[in-house]
Amino acid sequence: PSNTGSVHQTTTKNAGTFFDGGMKRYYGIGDGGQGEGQDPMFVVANGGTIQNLFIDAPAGDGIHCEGSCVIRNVWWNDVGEDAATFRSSSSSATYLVDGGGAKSGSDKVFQHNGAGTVTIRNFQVHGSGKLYRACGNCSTSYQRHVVMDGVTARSTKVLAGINTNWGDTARFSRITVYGSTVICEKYQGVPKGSE
Ligand code: DGU
Ligand code: CA
Ligand code: CA
Ligand code: CA
Repeated sequence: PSNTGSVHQTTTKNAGTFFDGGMKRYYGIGDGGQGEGQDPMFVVANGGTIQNLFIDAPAGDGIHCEGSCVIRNVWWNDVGEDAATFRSSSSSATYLVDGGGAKSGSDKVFQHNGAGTVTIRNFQVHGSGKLYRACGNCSTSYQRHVVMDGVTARSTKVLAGINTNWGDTARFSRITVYGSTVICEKYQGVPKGSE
């Protein structure tokens, strides 16, 4: 899809519980690199939805979901430090990424630092490192789950990285990969401060 205009956004936008981007292209936070601690482009509240937009470079730390959320029809043209971070402390949190796609995530696309289940459905990823990573060194060693359904990957190294010692799980259906993509990489998580 193509955008309907550009928004140069230099401070984090509070998307609250509903934000529709009108298929505009938003960019302007951070330096486009892999430095940790950049500001997010958007913060979505618990129970919130963000939909219908493009995110372009520099894209900072992408979208933060503070709790359960829906990210629908969002297209990252050039992922920043990562594309979105899922941050709830509730084990019943659900985060849904439905439609859309991500390009050029030199490292990670979706970063799961909180608890709960991330579902990535009907999504495309191109030229990226990992589509999903359950945090391997966050100070709270939550159990994290990911469900991928209807994902197409091109030139992408790994779909999911999970920490089997913390009981993480990953489920896959309707997956198409072009190139040598590893479907699931299993790690041992080590909480920060205990390495
Ligand atoms: O050093 O703790 O990369 O949220 C690594 C960090 C890391 C997180 C993650 C993120 O796991 O900062 O972007
Ligand atoms: Ca990171
Ligand atoms: Ca990040
Ligand atoms: Ca990164």
